[in-house]
Formats: sequence, structure tokens, C-alpha cells
Amino acid sequence: MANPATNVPDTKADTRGAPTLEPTALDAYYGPIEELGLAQYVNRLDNFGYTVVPPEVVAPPEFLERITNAVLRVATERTGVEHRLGANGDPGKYTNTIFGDSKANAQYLLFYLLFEDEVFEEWFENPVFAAIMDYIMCGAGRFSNIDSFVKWKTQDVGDTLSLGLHTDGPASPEGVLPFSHDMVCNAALCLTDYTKADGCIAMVPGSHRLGRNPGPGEGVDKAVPVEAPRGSLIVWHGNTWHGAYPKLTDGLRLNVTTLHCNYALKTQHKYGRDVIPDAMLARRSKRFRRMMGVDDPMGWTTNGPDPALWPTRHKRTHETN
Ligand SMILES: O=C(O)CCC(=O)C(=O)O
Ligand SMILES: [Fe+2]
Repeated sequence: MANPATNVPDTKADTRGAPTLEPTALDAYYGPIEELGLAQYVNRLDNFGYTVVPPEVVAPPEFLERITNAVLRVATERTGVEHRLGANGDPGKYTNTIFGDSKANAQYLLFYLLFEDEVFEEWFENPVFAAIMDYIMCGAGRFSNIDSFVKWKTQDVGDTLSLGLHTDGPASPEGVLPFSHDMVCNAALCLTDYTKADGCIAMVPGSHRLGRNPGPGEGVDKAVPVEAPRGSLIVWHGNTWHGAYPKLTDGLRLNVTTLHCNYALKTQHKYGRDVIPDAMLARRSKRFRRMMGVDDPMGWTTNGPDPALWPTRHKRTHETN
């Protein structure tokens, strides 16, 4: 690899990619976990593949109220149908094809929430959430999306999961996932209680250690419901097999879901320097700027990479503040 400033090959100075253990980087991402008292949650995350952080550790009730109201407002505006927690959902005029027929599947995804309300930016800045995601991604993460799954009572109550088991990670064509590190990880902030009858998420404990996607129907008998009160944060590794149970009760199951990905991947949502306004960056942390990929050095044209943006080893991606 050439030094981008001089374009001269300089193998001595360029050690990116050399597998070295960096205790300072490990401290940087484990330190906040200990400081915030989150060790027990990441312990379960690493052993079972997922973890539940209780509401009192995640955010105050006022924050939960604000983010719930924001999601309900966006749902109402996009669908043209009034949404409230106690009533079943309706995609109305909001069409996206992620779940095929949303009415039949009794759920839809509310995409691209970042620009809908400042409360979504604030959620990205939550210190507990940030510490856990930075720990998993070793500081090499990017925000990939911020969505809400809007889900209600299904008419077609089968004996199986209503969302089949899958992982969120990009696999090889053969379905192999990386063992060494997470290319993605995911988190759901529960805006309603999660119970099996209410259609909670299903996880296969330990499946993150298999390093591959499930085959058709595989693992369903080993899936467990992740029951958690409103305000809980459920976090899982990119390799963890998960799905969801059908909702058997009236009213909404609502969340805010935020996939994170390694900086080398494309983000699901359109973020980056072309879309994140300066005003948003001005009111947010340096971490927010980095996680939004604002200084992504890729996308070179005739002059190659911009030396000001080019990372030296992982320095930029490991910035913590
Ligand atoms: O509906 C659910 O709880 C599962 C959603 C899911 O698979 C995801 O957020 O990646
Ligand atoms: Fe998923």
C-alpha cells in the first residue's frame, strides 16, 4: 500500500492489517463497560449471544415517553392511520416491501427515523447503549440504521415463529460468518413489554459460536423468547440466530432497532457526509460524527484518497469521544 500523501510505497510505515494485540484499544472499549457497571450484561452477551439491559439502567422514563411518542407520530403521519400503543397497527398508505404483505404479516418497518425527531439522535448518544455497541464493534462501528418494527396481532396463528431464524450479518456465499469479530451487531429498545404472547424476539442461545447461518427450519426447537419489560435494551451479536414469535394479543409491539456495522461495510440507511447536516453535527459528539461515516475516506476519484481523512492504522476508527 502506498502512502497516500506521497503515493510512494512504504511498507515499513504502513502496518495496517498486521495482526497485533492492542491492549490500549481493548481498555478503551472495555473500560466504559466497567465504569458504567455493564460487565454482567456483556458477559451474558458474549456467552449466550444476546443480553437484556433493564430499563432503569438504560434511560429515564421521560426519554422512553418521548421516543415512543415520536415513533407513534411518524407511524401516524406515514400511514395516514392514527397509531397508539393500545390499538392494532395498519400500514395504510405507507408501503414498503420488506415483509411482503404487511397487513397479512401484521407488521411493517418504519425506516429512516434519524431525521424525524431529535430524540433519535439522542438515542444514539445514550452512554449505556454507546458503550455496549463500541465494546462489541471495538470502536470500528458505524450506525447502519434506525428503524421501528411496528407489529400487532396476527390473524394467522401458526405454531411457528412469525419471523424465521436468521442472522443480521453478511455471510459468505456459503453462509459462513466471521468468528474473529462482529461485522454487524444489533439492538432493540423495547417501547412496549416483550413477552412471548406479545410477539417478542426469539434467540437461539449460543448460536453466535457456530459462525454460520441456520439452515431452513434449523434451530427453531432451541429458540427461546426474550421477555423484557418496556424500556429494556436487547442487544445481540451479528452471528446470533434470532427471529420473532407471532403476536397473539391486541395492541402494538413497538421498538426502535439500530443495526451497527463495521466501517468497511455499506450502511443500510443513507448516512455519511452528503446527508448529515452540519447543524446536526454541531449539536452532537465526535463519536456521532464518526459513527455517521461523515469522514469516510473511501470513494476516491482521480487524485486518490484525501490524506486528511486517511486513517493511520486504526487510530481514527478507535477514537472514543
Ligand atoms: O421482530 C423482531 O423482534 C426481530 C427483528 C429482527 O430480526 C432484527 O431487528 O434484526
Ligand atoms: Fe434480524
